Amino acid sequence: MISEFIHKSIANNKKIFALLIDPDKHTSQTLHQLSKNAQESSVDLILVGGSLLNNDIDSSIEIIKKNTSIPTLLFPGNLLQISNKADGILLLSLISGRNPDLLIGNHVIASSHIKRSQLEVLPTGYILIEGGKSTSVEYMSNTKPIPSDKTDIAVATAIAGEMLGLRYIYLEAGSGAYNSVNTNMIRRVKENINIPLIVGGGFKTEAEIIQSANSGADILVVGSSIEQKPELLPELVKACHQ
Ligand code: 1GP
Repeated sequence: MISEFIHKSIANNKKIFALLIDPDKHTSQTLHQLSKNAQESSVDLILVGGSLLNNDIDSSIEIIKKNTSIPTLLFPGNLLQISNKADGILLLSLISGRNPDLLIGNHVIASSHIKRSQLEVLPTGYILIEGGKSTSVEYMSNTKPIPSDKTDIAVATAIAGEMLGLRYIYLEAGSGAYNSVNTNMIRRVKENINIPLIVGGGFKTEAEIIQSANSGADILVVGSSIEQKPELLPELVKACHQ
């Protein structure tokens, strides 16, 4: 179970490095290479998804699975990104937004399908934070992110998510954000919840990963930097694990 792995890691003070793979950014050859690189670099989790996806998600996950034994979670940008080939799904409820489809509507549509699948469900409160530029997730979700200096709003949103029974909180600056979520916000959110905290969007350096992990992020998600420079992967994973 992926949830057990996450809780054990947190109990042992071990941070989790999650590599986000957007299938549209890859050919099957680069996906093969990236998957092998992930396995060799000791990546802990692979997330698969994107705000908009045109490539076939099933075959992308098959390539990942052929080259790694790393647990693979769907990180669906929409209903077309649900695949039985993955191990689990971050069932995202976009709680920073006020778009009912992303709070409950799409979940109703997908629920029976997900229940019939073997996917492990990780119910996740997804909170968008302004990251210095407008991002695909903001546009595609038709929601406004929480301003990066409104820590109290982010904290209250995370607390509400936990009170509603969500089991993970994901602070998201958006893929390719100029600024990752600031460490003060990470610290304050972590202090106020008792569920695992996922943080992603805009991580580019080892220092940012170390600071975010030290501030309370349990799972650190990196996508764009590795798309641009795959050779960075081993050092970013190491930074997360130290
Ligand atoms: C985006 O949090 C993830 O959903 C990762 O963001 O692509 O900026 O690393 P980056």
